[in-house]
Amino acid sequence: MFKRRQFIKISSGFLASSAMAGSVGWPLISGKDALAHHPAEKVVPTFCELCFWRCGVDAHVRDGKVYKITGQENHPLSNGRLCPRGTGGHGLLYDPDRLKHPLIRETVDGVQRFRKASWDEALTLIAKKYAEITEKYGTESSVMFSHGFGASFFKKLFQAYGIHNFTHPSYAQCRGPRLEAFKLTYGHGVGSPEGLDVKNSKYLVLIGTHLGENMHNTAVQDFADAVSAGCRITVVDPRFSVAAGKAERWLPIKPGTDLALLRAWIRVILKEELFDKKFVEENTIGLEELRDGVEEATPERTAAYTGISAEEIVAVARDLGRYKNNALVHPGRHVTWYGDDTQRSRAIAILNALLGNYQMPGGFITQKKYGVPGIKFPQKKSVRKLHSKYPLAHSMPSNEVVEQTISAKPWPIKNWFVYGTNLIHSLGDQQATLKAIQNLDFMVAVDVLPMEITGYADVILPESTYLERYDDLDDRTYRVPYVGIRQPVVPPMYDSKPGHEIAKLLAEKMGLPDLFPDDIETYLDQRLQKIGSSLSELKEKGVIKKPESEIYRKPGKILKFKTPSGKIELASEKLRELGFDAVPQYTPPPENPPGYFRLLFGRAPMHTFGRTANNRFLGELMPENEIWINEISGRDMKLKHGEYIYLVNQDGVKSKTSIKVRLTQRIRPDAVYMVHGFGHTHPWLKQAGGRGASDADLVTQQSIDPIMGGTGMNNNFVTFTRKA
Ligand SMILES: Nc1nc2c(c(=O)[nH]1)N[C@H]1C(S)=C(S)[C@@H](COP(=O)(O)OP(=O)(O)OC[C@H]3O[C@@H](n4cnc5c(=O)[nH]c(N)nc54)[C@H](O)[C@@H]3O)O[C@H]1N2
Ligand SMILES: Nc1nc2c(c(=O)[nH]1)N[C@H]1C(S)=C(S)[C@@H](COP(=O)(O)OP(=O)(O)OC[C@H]3O[C@@H](n4cnc5c(=O)[nH]c(N)nc54)[C@H](O)[C@@H]3O)O[C@H]1N2
Ligand code: SF4
Ligand SMILES: [Mo]
Repeated sequence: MFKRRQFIKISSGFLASSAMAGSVGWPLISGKDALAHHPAEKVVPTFCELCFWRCGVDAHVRDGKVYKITGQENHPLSNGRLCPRGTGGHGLLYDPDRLKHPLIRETVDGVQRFRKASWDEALTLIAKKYAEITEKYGTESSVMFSHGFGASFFKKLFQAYGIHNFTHPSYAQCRGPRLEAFKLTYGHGVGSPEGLDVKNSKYLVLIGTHLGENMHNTAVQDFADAVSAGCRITVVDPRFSVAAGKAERWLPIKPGTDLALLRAWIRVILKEELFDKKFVEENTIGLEELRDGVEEATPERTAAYTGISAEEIVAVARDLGRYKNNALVHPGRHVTWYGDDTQRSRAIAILNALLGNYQMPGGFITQKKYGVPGIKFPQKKSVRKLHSKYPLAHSMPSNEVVEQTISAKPWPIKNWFVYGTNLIHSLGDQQATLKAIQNLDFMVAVDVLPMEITGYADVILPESTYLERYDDLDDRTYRVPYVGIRQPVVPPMYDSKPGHEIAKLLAEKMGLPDLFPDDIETYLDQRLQKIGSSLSELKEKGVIKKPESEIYRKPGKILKFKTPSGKIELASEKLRELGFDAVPQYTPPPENPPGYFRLLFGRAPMHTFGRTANNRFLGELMPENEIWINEISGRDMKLKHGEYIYLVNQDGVKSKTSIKVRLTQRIRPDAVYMVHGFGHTHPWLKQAGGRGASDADLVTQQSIDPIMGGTGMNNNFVTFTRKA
């Protein structure tokens, strides 16, 4: 379509409505005011989209404006409380920089720019392009990238059109290795929300998992309950995290060596016969092979790898053995670190199996869905659909879609539909993503904000925020089966539209006029009638739920696992067949080049990736990220606390923006740490633009997990410069 797709920087005048946003104003109202009686006040229950946990929220509206958001008392994911991000959701609704109308890329006098378009024009163009590209390359050349709850209707649309290529950065850039490792070991994944009984744990080991900074609401509530109930906690993290502050033991591990530590724990537990013998005998296979496979992992050798003393290694293993059935080695969530991630997650799965904590208080639990029957949508077959080259990838890794878009092998990918994911910041190897984008004939971005990815699209569609729209029902597995509803709290602002409406209008343009029911309310009501409820009930209550399901096993219960052997696989036949280690083996990660620090990153309680950086409320709490550098290393490098520097990685790539130095004793001397999600460069983002730096800019090396294609991003190293 365009010879070379330029990232479009556009004058702010184009976003036109800053003045309009001004008139919406900043309803900064204190909680005390909120309690005052007001005639035009209402409370609308819905669920949050500031991250992907889906807490039930009550949106408080006065004079037609949302002024406060609180946690739904009755919602099992909120229990009346929210994380800081959830309470600041109206900062997104009233963000003056929001996308306000559909935009179409055009070239005028050789210069590319976006122009404002009507919905009809934008959707007609998209339908025309889909028809052309399908004609030329088949439906298999189109892909949808998505993250977030609102993508569901687009997925149905594409399946009906014959496009079955879907990819999500929450797989190969996040929890894919955990999923595959637990499937290999137990025959099923860990779930999201995770099926873990953290609140009843007596002994908890966190490997990285930085609960308290990683702010999934109920996960943090459960962790807090465990802390107050006296749970003994060990945190393994090169950085003294918030969770480490609650722990009896902090093990500041050398980054990338966790698999060595896990193997040593397995070895001690086996040698000292600390495992649950009855459980292991009845429910697992491969014990002897496991024993042989970890023989090398002596505490002494492991101490040399990890920097953790042999005594501490043994002490934790003994503690795990003591509390076994009620102890938990947390499987983590974002596990794409070093490329050995499936095997590291396998080691965690195996260790838990030895403890016999399956369906036990404080261990792994079984969760259920409420179970609202779906409504069937027609699907059209496609000739080919994307398949990963990695043998155990059960979802298409986004990085592989990028590769195929560049190589056009085995067939060309020419069309991306990007819903709610900022690929420039979330896939490693930015240069590859940008190169792939140049190979596209067409790209649509559906977003709420002008994030970096939208600057490369041909058409930008402004979705209404979660506070202005319905979505499908939230009915997924949890310990308390529930159904939650998202409903509009206020009407859509500007010329934005809810995803379901965009999908319906686009379906009409794409020759599928009868695909979706006339209106979303009928659809939701039809679904809810099937369980004897109704839309009006859900709209009023926000959530309905069943009593907590049977989460623990009864004594004597015979367990069956969906693995090839029907048992928990301590040694995996499937991995062996595919040429991988049946029992996880350890290979040390690359060492730091001299003068360089390993770059680590994570979360901050008041932000979600890059999606909240422009939120004025949350930006006030944390306007920028900082680079954590060990005090002694920093002094050696003559760095001053509070000064701004640039980061330069091992490939000479420099951060696009500068970052503030935080000298601290809370991190090992060989690593540095930053919160992911800052360093936005899109000029339209007035709050976030230029604040802090982006780790994503510096992830030029990825260690790909050979088992499932996950992108280990923690093998990058940085040094510092003051030069802009
Ligand atoms: N370097 C680096 N890369 C990472 C990570 C990291 O820590 N560092 N973390 C990894 C992890 S764990 C994950 S899960 C992925 C996440 O990666 P992404 O899914 O890309 O995460 P976000 O940055 O939240 O991007 C979300 C996009 O959705 C938009 N959005 C927000 N709300 C809505 C909405 O209601 N509708 C629509 N249509 N759009 C919306 C936002 O404006 C933003 O552009 O990234 C992974 N990649
Ligand atoms: N506030 C907030 N909460 C979030 C999110 C958010 O954006 N904001 N995102 C959510 C999502 S999608 C996900 S996937 C989770 C991610 O959260 P987690 O599953 O907790 O995963 P990470 O972000 O990788 O964990 C980062 C921690 O791991 C440590 N670490 C780094 N390298 C190593 C290592 O080699 N060994 C060990 N033992 N530790 C290491 C870092 O120092 C840091 O403390 O958070 C979720 N919760
Ligand atoms: S954890 Fe926080 S941001 Fe995520 S859904 Fe819940 S309240 Fe919203
Ligand atoms: Mo994630």
